[in-house]
Amino acid sequence: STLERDLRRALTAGEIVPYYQPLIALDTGRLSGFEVLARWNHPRYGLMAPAAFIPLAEEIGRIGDLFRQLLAAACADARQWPSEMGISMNVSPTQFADPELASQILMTLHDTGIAPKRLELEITESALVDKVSSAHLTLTTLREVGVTVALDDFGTGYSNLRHLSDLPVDRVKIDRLFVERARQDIENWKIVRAIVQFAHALNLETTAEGIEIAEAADILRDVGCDVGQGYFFGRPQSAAVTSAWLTELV
Ligand code: G
Ligand code: G
Ligand code: G
Ligand code: MN
Ligand code: NA
Repeated sequence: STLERDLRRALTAGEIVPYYQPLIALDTGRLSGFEVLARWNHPRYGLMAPAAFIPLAEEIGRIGDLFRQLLAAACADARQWPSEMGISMNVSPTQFADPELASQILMTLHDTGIAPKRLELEITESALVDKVSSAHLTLTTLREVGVTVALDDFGTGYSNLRHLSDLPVDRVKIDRLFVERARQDIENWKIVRAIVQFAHALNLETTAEGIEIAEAADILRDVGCDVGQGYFFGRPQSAAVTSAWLTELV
């Protein structure tokens, strides 16, 4: 297809760029880092969201290239930021088929001078269900040197609570559907609170996504959720906007 041809070209032309959305420590209100979200700066269609090209990149076997480019760009940007700022990268389940994934990530961190503890990988439960052994091996290798792992979209997938303690993860990201739903029905905050308590009982940190209003941020902080993300704190922004914003901060 035309889009497929465009995407192959875009990857060599450097048109896939990282956008950065702030992650906020809810207890202090301080910025702790950014989620890296892919955007395609298409010469004709403008800025494209990942839903339009990530599945295609997976299909044509280029998601690994896309990830490597984004990681290198994000590490280069993070090098200019305060050293406590983390970066959180989305990893597709299909990437775990690549036995070189861990070594490639470590090489990029080394080459760009980014401490492994500044990197978090966001994976979905399906990565651990479908590609059990390779994903476990890759993540275990990375966690041994300080990279952390977050289970993304928590609560929407398999959500096998019994096995959560066996997974190589450090954090759950509570899906934004919970936060949106909770907005409409106060009773639903009890579910979010239960997830936070459950995660903490397993020594996992928690991030809540989709925070759009101050009230949600306040309640999430009160139920003990560690980190918040959402339009209330900031939308995903380009490297230039993010870096300028960080310069103003300090
Ligand atoms: O802004 P938003 O539209 O950015 O992102 C939509 C979805 O695309 C999210 O579920 C996110 O996890 C996914 N996504 C964004 N960037 C990447 C990426 O670099 N790799 C993968 N695999 N998924 C991404
Ligand atoms: O990887 P993941 O599925 O979690 O990607 C986060 C997605 O959620 C991205 O598409 C991002 O743009 C989007 N997003 C981030 N904050 C908000 C928010 O406050 N509200 C809504 N509706 N979407 C958000
Ligand atoms: O300093 P200022 O009033 O512009 O901050 C507004 C809010 O934006 C702050 O509460 C902060 O948490 C949030 N924020 C953090 N990082 C970023 C970022 O990189 N870009 C944007 N737009 N907002 C951010
Ligand atoms: Mn994510
Ligand atoms: Na999510």
